[in-house]
Amino acid sequence: METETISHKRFQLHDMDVELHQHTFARDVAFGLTAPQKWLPPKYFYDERGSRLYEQICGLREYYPYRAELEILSTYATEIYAEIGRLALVELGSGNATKTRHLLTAYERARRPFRYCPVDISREILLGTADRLVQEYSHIDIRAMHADFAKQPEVIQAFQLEKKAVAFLGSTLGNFTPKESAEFLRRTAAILGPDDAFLLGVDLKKSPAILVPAYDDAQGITAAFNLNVLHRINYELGGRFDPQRFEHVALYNAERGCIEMHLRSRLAQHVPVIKIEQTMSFRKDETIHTESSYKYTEDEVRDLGYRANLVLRRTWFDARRYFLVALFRLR
Ligand code: AVJ
Repeated sequence: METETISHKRFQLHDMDVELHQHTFARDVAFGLTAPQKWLPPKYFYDERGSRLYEQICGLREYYPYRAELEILSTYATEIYAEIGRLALVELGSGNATKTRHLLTAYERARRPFRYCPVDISREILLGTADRLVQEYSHIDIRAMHADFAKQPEVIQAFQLEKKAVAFLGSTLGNFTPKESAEFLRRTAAILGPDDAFLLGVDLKKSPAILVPAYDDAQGITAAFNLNVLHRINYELGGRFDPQRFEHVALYNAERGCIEMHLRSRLAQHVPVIKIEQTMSFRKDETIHTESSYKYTEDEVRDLGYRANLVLRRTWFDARRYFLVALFRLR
């Protein structure tokens, strides 16, 4: 794996396997768009434009998961800090760290130096966030990492932390299939020490009448976010997609317990993607499955952890019980 450590003026950056990105994106597009059910991994939503659109989604009235988790972190920051405050905080998928700020503020109030290690797939967002945090918090020591951690939570071992709390918030786990989630939790547990903690934010099962609008908002921001992956294929891989020829679809798959997002071809069409030397063909109404967002119950979360050698120690909910922040330790 390519590793590069850059000392910025005010924080250290680990740059992991960035060289590989263009190649993996090309391979995933070639593979996914020729499968019987076409699909693309949701991580490709998050280029700079996609990350901004996601931030906009978080401000939408319909998109409750963000606000529910924010409510939990702001209400219970002191309690959560009491559980993990002695540990360096590693955050997988930190994004703009708005929610994490509530925790960081609890660290700051203790007036002791603390280490925050954000890991994110979007380099721009990561650097911007780290820059802002060093200015805002005087006791913070930031080690940032640009990495795709999903298939490899072990990347965080590059931080060489003795004791740590690993936070995986924002229902990012929801993007993994239950099988991938089990694997991810098992591998994360494998790199935890006996005093370490694992903090997990998951969206809970609820009525589709609440779930579906969260992924199909009236303003069409989620539609733009979904369609952004086609723009990205266009400018990174020489695609010739006309995003207007695709329609955003969000549905709740009750059997799998997840929201599914698709892009549905409005007509039969052939779309060349120059850099992979292939033309992708679409039937009218054929879809590209772009995201699954799994929803869990508290019991399912406990079981998922248990099978990964983790024991559920604390749970925090928002007032409506839409979302759960769970604290695990090694079993
Ligand atoms: C980033 C995985 C939390 O599943 O809710 C928001 C992203 N997708 N709207 C989610 C998302 C469409 C999202 N997570």
